[in-house]
Amino acid sequence: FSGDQPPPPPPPHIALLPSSGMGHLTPFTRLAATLASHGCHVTILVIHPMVSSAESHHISDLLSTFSTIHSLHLTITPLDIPGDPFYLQCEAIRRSPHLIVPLLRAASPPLSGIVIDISLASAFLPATAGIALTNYIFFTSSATMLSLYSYLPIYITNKTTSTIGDVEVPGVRLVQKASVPMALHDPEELFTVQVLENARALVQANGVLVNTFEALEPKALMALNDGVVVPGFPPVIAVGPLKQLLLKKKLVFPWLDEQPERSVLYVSFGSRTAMSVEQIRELGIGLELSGVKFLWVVKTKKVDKEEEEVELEEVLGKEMVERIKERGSMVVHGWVEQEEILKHGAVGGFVSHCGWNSVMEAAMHGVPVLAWPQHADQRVNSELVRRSGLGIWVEDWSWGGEEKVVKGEEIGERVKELMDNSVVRSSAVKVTAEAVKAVGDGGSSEKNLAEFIAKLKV
Ligand code: BUP
Repeated sequence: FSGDQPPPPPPPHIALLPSSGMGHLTPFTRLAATLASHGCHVTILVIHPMVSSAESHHISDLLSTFSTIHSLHLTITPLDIPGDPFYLQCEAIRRSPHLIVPLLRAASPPLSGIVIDISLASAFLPATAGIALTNYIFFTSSATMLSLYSYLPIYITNKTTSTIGDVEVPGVRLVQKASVPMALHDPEELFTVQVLENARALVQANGVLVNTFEALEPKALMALNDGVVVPGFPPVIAVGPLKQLLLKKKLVFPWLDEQPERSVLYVSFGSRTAMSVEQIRELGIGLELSGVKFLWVVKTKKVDKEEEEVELEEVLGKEMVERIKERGSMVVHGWVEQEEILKHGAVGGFVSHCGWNSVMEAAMHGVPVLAWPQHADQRVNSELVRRSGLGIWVEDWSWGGEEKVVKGEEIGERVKELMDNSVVRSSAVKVTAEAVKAVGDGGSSEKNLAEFIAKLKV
């Protein structure tokens, strides 16, 4: 209408730099789609070779579905040393700023902001300063876990003993030693040293994005944002639960369509955990004893590479596999579209390791959780599941000292308790109402995201 009006600012261009593993890639691709849906120009860095087939399929699905999400590809040399393949890949990326930074610098249009995975923070925050207007970190677990993570350097400096004990995170809560990830118990370990470096680097970021929502973790978010946990900490921006990617390819599970409302228990321990064969068998016995119909994702390898398949019968025994089928339940060996399952009306419970993405997905769809953490941040997350009312947690099943095998009888009892528990069901529904509100129009996460994007506009 008027030639006098200044043209609108161009959409911000945001680069996303994820680390390895589906637990990290999933929230990044969801963030990519969310930012693109808000009109941002998004570029995701794709580092080859990827560790698992799930990661490569996920990236292909993302790029073929969202034409507005761009990608920059880079091949790096994997580290030829023994160790967890996901950790080694993360370490190889950490050693590659000299390869990645030139790609970012040459991005067109120029970058307004960069979002970096937490596990890459200390390697990339100094390297990317000056390339874009703003550098953000994406913390891929809970805000409570972020409070523990960021407070750790202060705790270690102040403590008088050489090992880690219970940690009182100022303004948040006491995290018992057993809930501090085992890998962090020894301050001399390379992993711990790296976590401490990342945690110290966080003050260089313009902000920290977290896939959570204010109603779920008000105390941790407030303590972090008020500088109670770490003085001078950057703004912590809760933008979750990040929504599921709605992919072009059809995701169907006809078996679920035939099951009554809320009758099915979904069982999965995440993309990284392979339980002991003995424990997997006891779990199978427990699921059968519960009398509940279930959809069980069994994982027998830490890394899902096609060439490494093991027959399900080898693990569960031929008889158990046949019995499961005869009684109308399902056991799946491999990847399923988890959120598609969790949002299905037939699913009424979730036995979960409580990886943070799984917790957010259960929260989004009102599926009560039986928490069974396996390692890392999962005990802290399980405590949140219990406190929020999203589910129940049998604390002594989890690690915290000696390895133990939980017996089928006990598992069966707890499964029944979860599926018959109207109190947990209604409290989970309340959590979902808050989650949906947070990401809806005018919700806290939606507002936080809009403010984040507004800051990136030049
Ligand atoms: Br297994 C599996 N399908 O078959 P978490 C997982 N997922 O879609 P993790 C599937 O992967 P960390 C499957 O929905 C979630 O979004 C699942 O992330 C999806 O656990 C993601 O729950 C897994 O955070 O990661 O993989 O153990 O160790 O980083 O917590």
